[in-house]
Amino acid sequence: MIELSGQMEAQYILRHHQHDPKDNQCSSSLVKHIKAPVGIVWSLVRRFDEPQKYKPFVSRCTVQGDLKIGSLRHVNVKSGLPATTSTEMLSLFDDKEHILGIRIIGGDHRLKNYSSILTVHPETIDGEEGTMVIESFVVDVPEGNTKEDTCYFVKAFINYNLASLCAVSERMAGRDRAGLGNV
Ligand code: A8S
Repeated sequence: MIELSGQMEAQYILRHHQHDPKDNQCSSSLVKHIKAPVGIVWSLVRRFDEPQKYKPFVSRCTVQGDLKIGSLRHVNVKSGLPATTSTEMLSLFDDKEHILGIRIIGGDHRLKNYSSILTVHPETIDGEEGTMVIESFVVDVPEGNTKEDTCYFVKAFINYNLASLCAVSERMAGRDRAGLGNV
C-alpha cells in the first residue's frame, strides 16, 4: 500500500505540481495523508475566503467581490510571527479536480513571488475513505538567505497548515460517522 501511495503521489506531483523554479528560487512539495473523505477535506481547502477554517496562523481574512480566478484576499496573521499581513490572489481553482492555487502578491513579509498549489486526492487508508493532500510552492530566496533556510521556513508553515487541516477534517469525519450512528 505504501508503495502504491508513493507511485500515485509521484504521478500527481508530475501532473499538477510543476513550478519551474529559477536560480534564485526554491521549490518543494509536501504530502499529508488524512483519515477523512475527500469531500470533507476539499470543503475546507476550497474556501479561499476563509483560510482561518484550518490555517492556525490566520487571525482574519477579507475578500471583496465574488470568488473567481484573480480574486484577492487580505490576510492578517497572529502576533509573534515575522509578518502581520499578506495579500493573496486565487490563481487556480478547479472544484472538480480539487485544485487550488494561490499567489502572494503583497504584504509585510519576506515571501516574494510565492506561488503554491494544493491538490486533494481520494485514497484508501486502513480500508476507509481517506485523502492525500499535496501542497507545493515556489518562492524567491531573499537576499542574505540560503535556499535551504528559505525552504525550511516555508515548509514549517505548510506543515503546520497541513497538520491542522488533518485535525479539523478528521474531527469533522468523526462527527459525520457519529451522526450516522456508525461509531
Ligand atoms: C500558506 C503558506 C505560507 C504562509 C505564510 C507559507 C504566512 O502566512 C505566515 C508567515 C509569514 O512570514 C508569511 O499557505 C505569511 O499560508 C504564517 C504571512 C505569508
